[in-house]
Amino acid sequence: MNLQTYLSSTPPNLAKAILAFAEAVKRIDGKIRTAETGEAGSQNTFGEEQLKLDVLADRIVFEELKKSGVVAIAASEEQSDEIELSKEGEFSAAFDPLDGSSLVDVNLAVGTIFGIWEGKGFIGKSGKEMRAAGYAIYGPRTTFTIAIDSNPVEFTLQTDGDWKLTIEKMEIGEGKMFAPGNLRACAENKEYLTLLDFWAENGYQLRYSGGMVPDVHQILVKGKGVFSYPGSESNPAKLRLIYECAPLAYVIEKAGGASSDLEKSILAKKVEFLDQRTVVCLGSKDEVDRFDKFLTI
Ligand code: AHM
Ligand code: MG
Repeated sequence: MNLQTYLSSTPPNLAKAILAFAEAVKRIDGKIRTAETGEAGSQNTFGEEQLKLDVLADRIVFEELKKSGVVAIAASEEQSDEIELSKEGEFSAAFDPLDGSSLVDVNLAVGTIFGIWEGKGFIGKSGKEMRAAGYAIYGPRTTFTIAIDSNPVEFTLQTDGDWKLTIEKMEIGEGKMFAPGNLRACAENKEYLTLLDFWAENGYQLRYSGGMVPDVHQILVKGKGVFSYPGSESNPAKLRLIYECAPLAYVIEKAGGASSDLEKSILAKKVEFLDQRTVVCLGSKDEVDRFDKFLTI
């Protein structure tokens, strides 16, 4: 099955918004494969000014969303304000066009993250008002994972440009795998250090790449595990609510997993401002509970 066929039972305008992201991902994929990875703003071998890859990716997503005609407002991690794209659009889209862009030069996997929200704007809403969310991974294969109102599914980009369904149903159970972000926080956050000890002493498998998208994707593919990114005074939690955490929490929860900011589900958090950061833990229910128990003083 391909993506178009999969979306045939989705409300047409929502399907259009999702297809706009899928189209943008194809274009970003082409840019990543051939990009020179020199310093941002440097010149390429032809003496032309290079555009930073994340700026290029940002531009591509805005173009595709505008073309779709169904997105009223879009907000990107790369921009300080939301942008109106259409008067008639019924959705708002928030996205991180290239998450983990500092991993491009070392050739580790990077991703695009997005959430499609009901209505115009984000402030005052919570992630429960998303209608769909997903992400792409640019790795050895380019994949597109989407959750609408049931378990997430994965598509893989084919050489002819088609998206082929490669995982029909992603489901999270329990299992010992951990992806611990922001270990710098352990110097002050002793509770996090204690949790790290727990994982190390209890035979957990360490799987951490430093890219949030593949680090969370593995939980969905292996069906188990935990990703965490808490903070401390000197090393605060830096991941963003609407661009990174809420969309990935939506996908994880649709797969039967859980999310937490140490008080509640990430999806229950009200958006106060666009650049809002949050503590985040995503994964198997028991693992997210354990994170809450260890880190709540
Ligand atoms: P970015 O949006 O600037 O790329 O930052 C987000 C990334 C995540 O993919 C990853 O989980 C995190 O930064 C890791 O950051 P650090 O290595 O600084 O802890
Ligand atoms: Mg990011």
